[in-house]
Amino acid sequence: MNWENIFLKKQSGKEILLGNNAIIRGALESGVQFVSAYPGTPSSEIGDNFSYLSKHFKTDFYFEYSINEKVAMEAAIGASFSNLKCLVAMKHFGLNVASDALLPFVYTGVKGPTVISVSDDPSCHSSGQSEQNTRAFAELAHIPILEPSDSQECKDFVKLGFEISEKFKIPVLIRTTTRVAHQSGIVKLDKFKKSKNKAKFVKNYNQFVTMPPRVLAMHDELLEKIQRIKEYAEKSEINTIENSAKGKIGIITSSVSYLYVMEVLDKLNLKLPVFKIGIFYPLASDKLKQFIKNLDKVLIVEELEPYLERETTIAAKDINPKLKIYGKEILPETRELRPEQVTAAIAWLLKKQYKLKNIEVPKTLKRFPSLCAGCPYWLVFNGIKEAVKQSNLKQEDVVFGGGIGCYMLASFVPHNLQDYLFCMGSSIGIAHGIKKANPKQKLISLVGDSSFFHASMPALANAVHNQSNPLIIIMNNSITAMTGQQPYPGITETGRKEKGKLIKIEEVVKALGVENLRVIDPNNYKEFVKTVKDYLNKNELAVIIARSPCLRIKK
Ligand SMILES: Cc1ncc(C[n+]2csc(CCOP(=O)(O)OP(=O)(O)O)c2C)c(N)n1
Repeated sequence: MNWENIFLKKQSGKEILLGNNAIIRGALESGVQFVSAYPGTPSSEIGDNFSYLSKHFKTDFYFEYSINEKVAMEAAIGASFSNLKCLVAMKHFGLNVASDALLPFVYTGVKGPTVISVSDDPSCHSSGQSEQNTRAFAELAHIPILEPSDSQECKDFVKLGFEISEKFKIPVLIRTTTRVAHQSGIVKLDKFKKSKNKAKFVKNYNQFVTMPPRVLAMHDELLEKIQRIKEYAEKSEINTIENSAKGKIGIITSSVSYLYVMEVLDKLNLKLPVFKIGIFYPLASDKLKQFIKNLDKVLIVEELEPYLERETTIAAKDINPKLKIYGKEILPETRELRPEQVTAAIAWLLKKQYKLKNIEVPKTLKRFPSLCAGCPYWLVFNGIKEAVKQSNLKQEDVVFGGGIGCYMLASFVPHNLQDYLFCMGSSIGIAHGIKKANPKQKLISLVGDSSFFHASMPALANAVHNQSNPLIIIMNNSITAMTGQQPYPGITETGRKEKGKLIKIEEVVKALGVENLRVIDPNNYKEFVKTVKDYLNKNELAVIIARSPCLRIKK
């Protein structure tokens, strides 16, 4: 791939781009100046490829991998308040972490236009934890949400997002899903816009300080702003009606579901009217009412929770109370949709039987991911088991706290060392609760090194301060491994050209008041096993930093 040409030079023509790369191209065409990200599949290529561009070519933007998504959001807020055009990228769970900063940011609004790219993962292809639907943030945060369905729209919607952000002085969220972020499609390239925004924080108490009672006025202003954006959405071309609204049976859809609908209509040679929603929030409810006004039946094709279905039900009460609305009654509410399910739903609606011979039903493969051959975690997991055995304990006698990263594979055979798993940073927090409930219960909490900086430091401080006694093993493989070897503060590499300052985990652990601390390479197997055994029997909080680099680190 000729990176420089595709991302930084070409100003016309077409390229086949991954959805995530189209997001990058959209931001670059808009003249983005500040980009911050924390990795997480299916969003990771956005950070990785901004990082690659910033390292290898002369670029006009600043890029960083921040320590976690909240800090990435806060960094962008600071840059936006200093008048820069900003992009923040993360996966869906990241938005939960960032939400504490996001909500007031929507209140204050932007100074430099800001787009937040968030990738959901219906069917959890690369996400433990939960099958989250980021659309729910629309009503919680009152943040405009755009939903592209293909790579071209990824680029166009990011550009439009910056325009909306500039026009209404509000951050805009671009929501993709795995099938949008990871599909490749033809994208038309356009000229790059040069941002002339000069960076300077100019004090503005009225805008940037959310102290009451001002914050209440901000809430009023936000709702009024959303009303104006709704009026904009009513006229927007990205809320479009296809195949005209003449028939009696229609379809409402958005995101990748739109592609499934069009593919199915094409295969079945049907021309049903389709309302494609590009601006999910605020919803163009008047346009929706126009669409459903003369229909007898409408099918809502959307993944996960029935948000569009609910809005359609509300709209129909006013305009067409007899309308029959079908959505989750015939399509599943969990997991991503598949074209054959959409085919079946449309066929059912039309009371016709179609032959599905052209639509392949994928076979579901059940396989367990496993650690790479030679991964140092093999030694850590085996060493833990050995230490438990040498302590005359059974594996059932010890609680094993899991966390998010490659070390969550401890859950599977042959290790079976995971008794709870939640979110990044939660391994120590939950361990603390278990140990407070019963200090005598043996417990080993596993924590990755990127997870340590991401959200585990406060939990460690809490456990030390409140005096619980878990054994914590920090899996120090010197990289954010699971999401593709991104840098983190435990090494000098950063996401851009310049070196960063290395922060030693052992110094942080010590500074947080931990007295029982050992740094051991698990390749020194006997010593590792002995230390786990000693600390497991100690009844005081203890930390082992198991230091051995990930084998896949590029030299
Ligand atoms: C809030 C949040 N952000 C991002 C992710 C995506 N994610 C899953 S594993 C992982 C890497 C964890 O790295 P580390 O703790 O070093 O463990 P390793 O993979 O190296 O074992 C990330 C970033 C997530 N699950 N949740």
